[in-house]
Formats: sequence, C-alpha cells, structure tokens
Amino acid sequence: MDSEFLAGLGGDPADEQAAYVQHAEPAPASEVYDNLWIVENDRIWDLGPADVDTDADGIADSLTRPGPDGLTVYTDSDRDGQVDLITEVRKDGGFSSQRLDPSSGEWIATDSGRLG
Ligand SMILES: [Ca+2]
Ligand SMILES: [Ca+2]
Repeated sequence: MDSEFLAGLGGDPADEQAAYVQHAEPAPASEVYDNLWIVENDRIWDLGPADVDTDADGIADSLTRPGPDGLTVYTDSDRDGQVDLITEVRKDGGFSSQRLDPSSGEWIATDSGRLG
C-alpha cells in the first residue's frame, strides 16, 4: 500500500519546518492611532488627532499648537502615538527642537537655529 510506505518515511517534515518558522512579528503597524499624547511630569496629555504630515508618507504624524511666542509642533516620529519630537518655531524665525530620549524619558535639545 502506498500510504503505508509513505507513513514509514523518517521524520515529519512539518515538525522540522516549524522550528524555523518563528513569527516574531512586531506589533501590528497597521494600527492607526487617533490622538497624539505626551507625558509631562508623570501626567499624560492628550493633544488630539494629528493633522500634519511632516515626512510626507501620507500619514499625519504631528499637530501644531499656537503659543504666545510662535508655534509649537508636536511630532510622533515612530507612530506609536506618543509625541517624541517637539519643535518650537518663534515668530522671529528662530526654532528649537527637543527629542524624547526613550530610555531616560528626558527631553534632549537636538537642534536650533533660524528658518530660511
Ligand atoms: Ca507622516
Ligand atoms: Ca512616538
């Protein structure tokens, strides 16, 4: 019988294959967050939905808030919803950026200067 002959063949190829197929996929990137949020002094601030696409990938990643001295841009650069880059643009054309250091939770100044 053919079926008996096949059944007698060595190891099960399915088991062998399973050892190599490890679906260690990261969290689904297709999840679309609604609001950006930021942690400040152990409080979480919900800033509302992103409405600016700063890197032109078709997904809004930032929102802007007017301030007394210009404009503040809150950016979530890795799409997890948490703001990790803040750029303050002053009315005189100067700007300064701060990036969130994920290991320490500290905001670190990364860039500053003048626009244009
Ligand atoms: Ca984007
Ligand atoms: Ca983020």
